[in-house]
Amino acid sequence: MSEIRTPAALEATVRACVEGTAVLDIHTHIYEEAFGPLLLRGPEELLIYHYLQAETNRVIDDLTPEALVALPKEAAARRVWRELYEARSPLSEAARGVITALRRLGVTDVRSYEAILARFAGLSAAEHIDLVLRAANVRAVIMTNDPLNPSEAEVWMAGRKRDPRFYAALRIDPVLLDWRATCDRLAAAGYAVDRDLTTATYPEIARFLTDWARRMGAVYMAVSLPNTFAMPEDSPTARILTHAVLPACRELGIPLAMMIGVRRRVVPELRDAGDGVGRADLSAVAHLCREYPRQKFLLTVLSRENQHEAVVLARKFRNLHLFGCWWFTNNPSIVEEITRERLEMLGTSFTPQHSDARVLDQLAYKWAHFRPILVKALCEKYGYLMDEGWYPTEEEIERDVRLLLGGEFERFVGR
Ligand code: HDL
Ligand code: ZN
Repeated sequence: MSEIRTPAALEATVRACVEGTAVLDIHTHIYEEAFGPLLLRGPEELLIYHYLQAETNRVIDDLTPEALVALPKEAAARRVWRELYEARSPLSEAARGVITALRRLGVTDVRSYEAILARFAGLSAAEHIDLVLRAANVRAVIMTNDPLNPSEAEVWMAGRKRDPRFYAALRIDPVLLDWRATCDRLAAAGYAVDRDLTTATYPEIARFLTDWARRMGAVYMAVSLPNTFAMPEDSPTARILTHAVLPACRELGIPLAMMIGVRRRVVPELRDAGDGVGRADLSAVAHLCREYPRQKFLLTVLSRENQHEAVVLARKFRNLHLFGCWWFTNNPSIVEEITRERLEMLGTSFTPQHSDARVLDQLAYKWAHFRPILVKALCEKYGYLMDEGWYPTEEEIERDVRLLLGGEFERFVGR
């Protein structure tokens, strides 16, 4: 086994391993081909990403926020291009991400809007998926699947052939966060549930969850929780979580992914672009990990102020797996800080990143922007070892990188 003994050899080896290791992207909003129009793809979708809608909203005054987000796709994309790429430079993370994606996906002249559109014209969904997964070096993605979305449920019920590169995650926000509205929909689907959450309702909610998790082959259940999430608490959310969701996860043998810290619709007129962030009380997570030691939990938190505390929690609880630099923390200045502190307290027992891609093509930039940060953080940590005469081998670095880019997650969930 060849030991790495110089900084130059270390940097070259770590870079080759990180670039060369195909990623399992454990949280995305993209879909396999069978879901048709639910799979967002192409340059105009890239440009109307809600991050860029928010940034465009800041620099215009001829349209209200709701008028901007209501623009038809073509007009909205051209407006974003004009404001963020022609009237100013695309310096923000989401704006430059479009340029990175376009370049990685074969656009030769990223200054020409027509050339950009032309590159993707006529590309089938299957060709586009292959192109993007190859360019991003992503071996598989986990989707975000909502059984209460009729157009999605229809595809699941049709039992279409699945693309093995796309796994499912059962998203349960409406069940946990909006029971009064969701109750009627489960009742209409044949589950004996009631609004008052009588004792008999919980097994039926659990049956709804297990039915869908099995239909999807869900790897985990997921919910995005507000920064006000609290446990223990006598609330519909806490009661459904305790008496239906966790029992269903236990029966299925899958984790619950908690994504904590969103302040929904701070600016409602901006729709998805209008969500904000708030510092959460992570004692709720400690409570769940302590009360359910044989249950597995995945966690990502939205507030930068919660990150260090989340790492300490993960260090305490072996049934807690920390993942990703989520949403407002997915910016290089914060990703570097989070990744280093996680390596410093967890070693390789976490998953440093997910893409959260909503548009297929975003995979090409989300991973292109993250990989160099991981290279830098790993070179720092291996470098410390080398200073003390511990010389890593190429095989060991490959092993560690495989763990960080999906292997540890697969070990944790038992796949
Ligand atoms: O709730 C979530 O899964 C978030 O990722 C939201 O989808 C959010 O709008 C988002 O896309 N963040 O990147
Ligand atoms: Zn997401």
